[in-house]
Amino acid sequence: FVTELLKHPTFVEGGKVWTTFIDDTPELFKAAARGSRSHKLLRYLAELAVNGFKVAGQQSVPALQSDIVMPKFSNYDEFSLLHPCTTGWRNILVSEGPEAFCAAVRKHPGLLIMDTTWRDAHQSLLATRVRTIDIARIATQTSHVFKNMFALECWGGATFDVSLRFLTECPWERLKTLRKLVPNIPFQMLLRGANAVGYTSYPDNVVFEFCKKAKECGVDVFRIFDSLNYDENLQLGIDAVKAAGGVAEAAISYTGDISNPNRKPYNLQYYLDLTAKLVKAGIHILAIKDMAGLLKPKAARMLIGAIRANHPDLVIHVHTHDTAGTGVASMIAAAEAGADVVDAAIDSMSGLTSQPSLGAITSALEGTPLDTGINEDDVLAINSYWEQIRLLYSCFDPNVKSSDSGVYLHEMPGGQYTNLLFQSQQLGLGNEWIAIKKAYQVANKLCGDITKVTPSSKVVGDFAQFMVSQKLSEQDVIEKADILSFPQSVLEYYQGYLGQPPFGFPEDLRNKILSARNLPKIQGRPGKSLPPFDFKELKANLEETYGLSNFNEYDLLSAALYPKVFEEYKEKIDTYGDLSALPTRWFLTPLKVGQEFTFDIALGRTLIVKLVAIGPLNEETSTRDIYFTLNGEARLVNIVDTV
Ligand code: 3PY
Ligand code: ZN
Repeated sequence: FVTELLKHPTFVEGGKVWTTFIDDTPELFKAAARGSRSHKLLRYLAELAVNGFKVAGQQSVPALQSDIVMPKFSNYDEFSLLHPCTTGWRNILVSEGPEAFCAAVRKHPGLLIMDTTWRDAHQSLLATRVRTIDIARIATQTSHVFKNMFALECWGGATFDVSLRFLTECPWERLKTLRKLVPNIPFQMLLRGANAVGYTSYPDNVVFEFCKKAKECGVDVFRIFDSLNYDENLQLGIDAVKAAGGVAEAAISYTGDISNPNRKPYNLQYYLDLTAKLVKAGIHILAIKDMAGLLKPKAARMLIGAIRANHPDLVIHVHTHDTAGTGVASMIAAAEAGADVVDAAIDSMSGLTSQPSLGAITSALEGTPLDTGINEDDVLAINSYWEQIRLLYSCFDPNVKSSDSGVYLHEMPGGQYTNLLFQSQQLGLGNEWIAIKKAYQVANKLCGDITKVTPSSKVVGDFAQFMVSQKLSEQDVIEKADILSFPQSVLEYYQGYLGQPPFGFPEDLRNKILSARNLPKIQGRPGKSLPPFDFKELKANLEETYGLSNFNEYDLLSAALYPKVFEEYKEKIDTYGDLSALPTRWFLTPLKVGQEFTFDIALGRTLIVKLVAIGPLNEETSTRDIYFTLNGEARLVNIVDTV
């Protein structure tokens, strides 16, 4: 009866519809049982419909407003794609260990590819917002068509923080889910050395425990870097990864331009010395991490050629960003000079601040001695999926429209470029974007010309934004260093909280800043002086707050790394329930009155949700009743209108 009535046009017309029917017969709308999963879900949808985007933190609705069409793979029959593929490079790693795996990689004649689509590409283009559901949906097919890949980069970097903070997802669950769907291709993560997946040094036992759990959940290869190329921080990461039984791929973060003799002090010798130190530290693989896309083809030939000559058995893996537009050329140059693996992203998630195009690299090398063994039709089929995902997340796309060879001057990492642009747009500072890029260059100089990658890039970015907002020149900063209200991150950098920069601090400026504020200098590795983290105490606290059954050993690490973010994540889960099965279109798009959608909340449990009406504002309580039908049954939730 209710269902029939709700189909009546008076119910489904208009924007914020109100009908006397609901007014007169409110008892027909059951308030959904508080605390039930469906009540929590309706509450999320109600808040999104009334209050807009506060949960996911975006500004507009996605450009894709239809269901995703799954690609057809002409080289496979449909049934074979229903189950994960079981052949791939991971088999050698699992059965024979890291050393044998590396030896096999070195022997392989073609160029190997790591696909970054599941991590760095969306971190660099879509503010890291791609949800597990949208990766998992294409994962089994990926395990087949990309079975010749060296690895899929799928975890670490900013994904950990963003999962908890914005996606209300457990990052560990993402890893476990994907691992089940892709047992054959190695998984790679990005580890910020002593900073794990955070922005600051953690006690050593946190980094060790984090790597152990990451390995357990499915990470095979750990790319370890330090934002200042500081060897002591790198060593800590290497030790933690090796203790966990992972493949230790240590990175030299590339800055400057070795092909330009005037761009001192980052010359070829600096990188060769650092490589030698890392090899001595016991790494399995060397990564050249070109986080800003500064490695021009000529520099790639020089650098990889020289490392290959000095270290014939070392696996070399090269990473870049395509900000200036030279990514494909540089990766091919690197491969020709002796690199074993290069990074690329699926075409529709590539280019600009992301990695260079996978389709472009594989097509360019097809039939050559460096053939990647990846089929073009398969790339196009996978790409047709990601084309839709790019549109689905368009509300996070800051819309960088063109290449920027100015990156050779400002040296801003790809992930940060879009992030700072997005922030400038949100703050209404879009016009000052050009000023920020210039100030970034000056701020780098004031920091002592450092490698800029998380978190040192954040220091330089905060510094640049501060200079622009306060209208400060380089000279102003030097003259007024004792009285300016520098951002906290900048003060901590000068104190030594990130470690020691490769060519030292600008000591005069540093002393002026620190002595005026009575701030101490930290010597050596910052994490060394931190007492071990007390996991037992945290566990007891979490048990008391959430109850024994409401958190697990992985939550314990999330809480140790990001205490505040974890607390807010738990609050959101408590309020909205587990939203991981909600399709992204409805996670991001407010329902309109009369709109309906269907989805599987769990295996074999389908929900049909319809927004029926939005009640008037109760001035006293600032609340509204929101009317839904759920599988045809009338439901009501009451929410606070914050608009
Ligand atoms: C990260 O630290 O998240 C990065 O992607 C650095 O390049
Ligand atoms: Zn990167």
